Amino acid sequence: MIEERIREIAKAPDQVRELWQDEEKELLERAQRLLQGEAKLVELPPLGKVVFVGDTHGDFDATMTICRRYLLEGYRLVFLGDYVDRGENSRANINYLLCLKLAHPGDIFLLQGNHEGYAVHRFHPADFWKALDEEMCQLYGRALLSLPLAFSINGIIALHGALPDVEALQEINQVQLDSEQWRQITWGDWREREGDYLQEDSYSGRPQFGRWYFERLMRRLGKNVLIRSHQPDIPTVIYDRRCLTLFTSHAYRSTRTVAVTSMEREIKTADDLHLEPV
Ligand SMILES: [Mn+2]
Repeated sequence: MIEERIREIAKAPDQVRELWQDEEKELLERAQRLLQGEAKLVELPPLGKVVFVGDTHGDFDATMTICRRYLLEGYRLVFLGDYVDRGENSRANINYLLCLKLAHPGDIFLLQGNHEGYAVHRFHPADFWKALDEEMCQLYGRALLSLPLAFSINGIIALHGALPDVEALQEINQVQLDSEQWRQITWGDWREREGDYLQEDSYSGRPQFGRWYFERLMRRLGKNVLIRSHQPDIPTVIYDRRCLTLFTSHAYRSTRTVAVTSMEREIKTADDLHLEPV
């Protein structure tokens, strides 16, 4: 029965608000089982059209608009994390995304942001998490910690925050929850200046990195462009147009932006992607 509900919601997203709590629990368990079978580093061959989506943060309307516009047109969708907190419709947003993942597992990829890591690394404010009872908090916590950490295609690596200090791309599959490398991926910020590791931000505690670290890690991983979100206070493109930061939520900005590209071309800089408002 839940399969049918999931298929219905994938087609008519507003129905997600009518899920009973028992159905919601089953949705979370099914999503967790599916996600645990996926690698932490999702690697796809360089084919077809892809859309990258920044933080949606409870902006259910953004998610619906993107799915209507791109999914039916044969694009694969990569969401860069932070689906909950801040915006008003966190629960509808994450439940709809999990239904979509279950209905279209090969076309939708939901990466993990710091807001999905609440169960291992608490933060404030966390309005979505605080509104849940203990049992639902644990169920969402486990399901959302099962999300993959990075996405690799063509010359692109996509993840939520900063690059993890690994020796090779494949090592991302071994990154442990709440480890230093997990914190770099989900919490890391970039600063537009020379330097390697620039210490934690004294206010937010986020690890910060400079251009030398970016160039060293991108060379090591064999990638040209990083697509990420997470950090509202940085220009959209930095580091010779090789680091692109997207935001796709009205919880942050009046303009919601996605990056669109066709994989048949070589991706060398952010100029090889189209930024589109949604
Ligand atoms: Mn974030």
